[in-house]
Amino acid sequence: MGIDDLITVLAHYKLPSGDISIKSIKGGRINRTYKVITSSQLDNSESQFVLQMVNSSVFKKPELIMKNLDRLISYSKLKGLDLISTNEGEHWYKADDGSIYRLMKFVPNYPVASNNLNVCFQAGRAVGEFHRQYWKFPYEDLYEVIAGFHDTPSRFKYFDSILESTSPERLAQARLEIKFAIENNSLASLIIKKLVSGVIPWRVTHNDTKIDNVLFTSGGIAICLIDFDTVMAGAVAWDIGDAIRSLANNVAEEETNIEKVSFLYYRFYSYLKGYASVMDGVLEPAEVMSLSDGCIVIAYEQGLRFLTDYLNNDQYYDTSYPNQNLIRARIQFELLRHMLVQRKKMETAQKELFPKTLSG
Ligand code: GN1
Ligand code: MG
Repeated sequence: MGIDDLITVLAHYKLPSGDISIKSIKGGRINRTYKVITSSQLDNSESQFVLQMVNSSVFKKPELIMKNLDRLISYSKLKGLDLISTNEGEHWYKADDGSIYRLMKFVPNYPVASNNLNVCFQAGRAVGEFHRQYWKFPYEDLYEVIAGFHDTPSRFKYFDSILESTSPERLAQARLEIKFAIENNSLASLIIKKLVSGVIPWRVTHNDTKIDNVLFTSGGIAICLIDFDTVMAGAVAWDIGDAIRSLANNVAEEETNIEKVSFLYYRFYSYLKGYASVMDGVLEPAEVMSLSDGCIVIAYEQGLRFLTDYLNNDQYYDTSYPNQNLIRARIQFELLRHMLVQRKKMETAQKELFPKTLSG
């Protein structure tokens, strides 16, 4: 993506006059993101925006994301998203090659330390508020932007099917992780089978709740979630799980030393307490009882996704060194091992933290 292409895209927006600077921002592993700053020397003013090109090999129909966003916004304002309209009055711009772009106001975020238990509580509360905001929104009205996103058994089938075509080198490198994925396959259906059989209800879920997607004030108060690309129908337990696998790991997703991995139960507990501060009495009992399994299934699924991508020659996730996806998978699977050891404790916590739901 050259700078000229970006300028061509920006020409479809009415930006404040002045000089324009464009910088690439690293962050997500999927979309391309740029910070756009316009500055006017006339009145010394500056405006900041974020320009994103939606990855159309991951999101096969990127327009559906934008249609979902429009539906969500017209139901209730999303604090973390201020989309700028094009000159044609749309919230996205489709380039000649079919790529979809969107321009948003830049919202400042402040770094937080995940080892601060109040940060964990705040992040849990933010997810609760998102669920609560769309609790009555008809989830059937949202497009499924990625089919079977958390259908872990289908992801397992896909993983299994590509083993045949994986190069012998990669198969050999990933031998232990493949074995682990196969041995733990029974975990894959923990949540989806409950959804499909009606034990737990479908809800509007965010599906990318990692801590990096929570906006914080400089005082460490969570403002809201951001990154709404994967908002779809799902189980609330998946949202809790996705947050916990990133927040309650002693190390970040990109850690390379497996020995440093551990599951920090107190972060999980504080996160769940924050979530319960909004959702106790709102969730159904079966949903409360599914939350710890959500953590287990998402750690398994994320490991499986990284592993699958490694076996598939790194087509999905951005990588910056050769075995990165394999290492990422190793870290997630190690986290899962640690979670399984503390599974009973996690179940006890969820019983304790939702008294209104569980007694009513
Ligand atoms: C992707 O691009 P990013 O970082 O927001 C992925 C998530 C994964 C995450 C792992 C659409 O999110 O599901 O959990 O990487 N998003 C998609 O870091 O696949
Ligand atoms: Mg994302």
